[in-house]
Amino acid sequence: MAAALRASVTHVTARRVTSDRATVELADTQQSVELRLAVMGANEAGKSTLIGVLTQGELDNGRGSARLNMFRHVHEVRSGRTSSLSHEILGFDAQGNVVNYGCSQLMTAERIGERSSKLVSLLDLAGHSKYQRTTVRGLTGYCPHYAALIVSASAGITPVTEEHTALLLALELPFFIVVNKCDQRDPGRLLPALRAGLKHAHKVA
Ligand SMILES: Nc1nc2c(ncn2[C@@H]2O[C@H](COP(=O)(O)OP(=O)(O)OP(=O)(O)O)[C@@H](O)[C@H]2O)c(=O)[nH]1
Ligand SMILES: [Mg+2]
Repeated sequence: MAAALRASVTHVTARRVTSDRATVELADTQQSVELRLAVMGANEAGKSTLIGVLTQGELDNGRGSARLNMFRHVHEVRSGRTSSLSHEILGFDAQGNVVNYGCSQLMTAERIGERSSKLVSLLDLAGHSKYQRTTVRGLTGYCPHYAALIVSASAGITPVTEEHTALLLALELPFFIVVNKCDQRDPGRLLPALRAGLKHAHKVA
């Protein structure tokens, strides 16, 4: 069973009862640690696509194929815009390998949970300002440990990026920035603006 779970077994005590039987006390070192990560940033920055690619292990086709699993409503599929809260899990085994893919079986959330020693739950938030309330509800209700602020290299820092940065600072939620769509534009060009934006936002907050 331990081999199937890629877990290590540690004997705490062992006592032979009869010549062919023994009782063994085992330490449970495989309790999965869950980390909740809110994925934020402007609309079209590629949040849902990034979550889809990370959890399914297949690249996007540039027209939104990877994000389909993230949508819950038909209008989201039609518009390509996230309007509701959804999440996907990314599981890691004890060696740090992703368990979501590379297996012939269909990986349900339950199966990912069973095979993982660490789970990262990725919460897909809405970037469009029309759905800002939903994003705030997700951030406050879901109690994420960290946030990833996605910035598109082609669109750069937008008013929504600034709004989301302000929200993260107000909630004192630790976050990191991911520059996406690097195939469209050199991400290096964004770094001075990001540094300046963060310094300014920090002073205001
Ligand atoms: N070229 C390129 N296109 C990308 C990349 N990531 C995402 N896209 C495309 O960008 C579009 C928008 O991606 P989404 O994942 O829907 O963006 P989002 O941030 O979730 O948008 P909202 O849900 O409206 O907040 C889709 O057509 C994706 O195929 C990337 O790294 N490079
Ligand atoms: Mg989305």
